[in-house]
Amino acid sequence: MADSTLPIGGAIDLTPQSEVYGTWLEQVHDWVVTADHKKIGLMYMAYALIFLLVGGVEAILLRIQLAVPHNNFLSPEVFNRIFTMHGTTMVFLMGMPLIIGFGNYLVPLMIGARDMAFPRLNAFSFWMTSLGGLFLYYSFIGGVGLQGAGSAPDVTWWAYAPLTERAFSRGHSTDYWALALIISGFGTIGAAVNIIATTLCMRCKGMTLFRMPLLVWLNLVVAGMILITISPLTAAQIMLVIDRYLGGHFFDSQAGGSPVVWNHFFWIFGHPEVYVLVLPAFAIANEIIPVFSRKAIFGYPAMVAASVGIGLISLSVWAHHMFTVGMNSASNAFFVLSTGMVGVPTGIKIFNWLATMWGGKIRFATPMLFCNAFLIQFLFAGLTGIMLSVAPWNWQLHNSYFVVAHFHYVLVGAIVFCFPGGFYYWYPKMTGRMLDERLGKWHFWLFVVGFHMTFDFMHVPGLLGMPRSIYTYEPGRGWDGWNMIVSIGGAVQAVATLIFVYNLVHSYFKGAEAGPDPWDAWTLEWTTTSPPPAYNFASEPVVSSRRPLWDLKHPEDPDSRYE
Ligand code: HEM
Ligand SMILES: [Cu+2]
Repeated sequence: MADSTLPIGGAIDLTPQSEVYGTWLEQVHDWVVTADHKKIGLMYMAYALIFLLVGGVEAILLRIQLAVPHNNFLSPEVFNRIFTMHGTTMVFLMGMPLIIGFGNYLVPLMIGARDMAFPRLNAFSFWMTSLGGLFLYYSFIGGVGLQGAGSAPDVTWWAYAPLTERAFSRGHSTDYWALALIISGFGTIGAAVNIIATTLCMRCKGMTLFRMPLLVWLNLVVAGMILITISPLTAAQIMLVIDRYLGGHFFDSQAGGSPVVWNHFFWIFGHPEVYVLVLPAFAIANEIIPVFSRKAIFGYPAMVAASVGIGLISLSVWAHHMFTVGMNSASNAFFVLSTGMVGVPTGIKIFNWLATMWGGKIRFATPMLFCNAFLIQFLFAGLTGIMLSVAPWNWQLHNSYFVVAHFHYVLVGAIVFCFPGGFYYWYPKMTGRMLDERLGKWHFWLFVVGFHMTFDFMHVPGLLGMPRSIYTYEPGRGWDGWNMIVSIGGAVQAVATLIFVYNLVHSYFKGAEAGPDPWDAWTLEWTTTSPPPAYNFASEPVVSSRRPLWDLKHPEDPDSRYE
């Protein structure tokens, strides 16, 4: 089968590399001091999964409290701490490590490199991110101890001034929020520098920019966005610490500062942040949909342009989160238009995914199911986003549960669908074993039902005027029944997630042997063993198309004919 004109990484070494040596302590030591991108990637993923469960438990606590009116399961103080921690956790301790974990594991393999450009910076970045998360969670026991959720931050995940000024936030809860995110932010910036340097400088022979898998392109765009957007957030957090301890007045309107300046700084980071989280989900769909449709992606150049386009436009829309702060109509109009423009490249992506599936031989294995559900949900999430981007409509629904439903549709609908799909697809490569397909189908269908019960019906009380961030509500306002359905949906999502966790653990020991290329795919990671050897490739691969492994398997129909 081997084609002499295309040696990929030299001879394919098929001996599984799963032997682990030494005592468990030596193995732990090995992971703690490792600079191997695969191990660091897996540690990021494990970290993210742990915080998905923690953030999920927090969501369930919130939904128990809100299931019925006038509930006193959680006190108002604890409710504020739990929803602030839920939002902060899901974005910074689940979402960010998950996208960086997948990027870390896959990018060097997909471009034919042995490792990231700066392996030790890579390890440093992971441990900084972990330290930030642990410091944030120490707040639950810091100060007064666990009762009342300790000193956990209670000022929402956007920490609006003046709530965060010392006059209002006396203890250290806001300090935990600011310092923890400054620490983990250094880790994130380090990871972004590594992804950019690796993608631009470590590609194997023949891997031109326009032969890179789309996942690598999207990680490159995301890394660029991280460098541009984490910096303003870190700067604002440092200004906040100066306000709280060094007599600064950046956000203190009583002393010439302005709380609205904090809003601008936060959302200059905050809106691109949702794309930093969602574009890697797109990246996973870009790899899975073609392989399970048995067709190359439709419109590769347009997909690259759309990804870069989304990245650039998303830097210009931030104040659509601030239509109610009193900007003048020219500013409102600018942000209405710039937000509408995001719909164009997003539409191109959705069209190209559908065009890729059109006429394909589609296999609805679990990875493909998750990506298809994402495709439909993201369309609806985008539509409610367009609705909210129209200022007069936004004035009615700002800070309501319609907004909470919308951003969960985006975040859960993209991240918590595509990344499990990515796990079902790449877990065989990472572990050498297949995830159980039957459990996968249970996970998928239960999660689909739970997702739609929770977030479809969450829009309704929002339209009926229910504000967010309230720990309880009056009966008889037409919100009761909807909130009960939403909470039951949350419980169904929890059960589905537990099935997923069981599948991840059980398959590691009992899963079917995977072999190097279980899905008959065509990117470089599938040319190595499962799991890949520590050195990735015995010799540097040489590629001549976007689908190097396809060329090896189909010398009669090389992909290079289509470039
Ligand atoms: C999967 C099930 C989930 C459920 C049932 C859920 C539920 C909730 C609830 C009830 C709130 C509080 C709303 C309020 O009172 O303002 C909330 C807030 C939030 N959630 Fe989730 N959530 C889930 C998953 C996620 C995920 C995966 C993410 C992000 C990746 C996320 C991000 C957020 C954010 C950013 C907030 C805002 C917190 C704030 O206002 O400070 N959630 N969620
Ligand atoms: Cu936004």
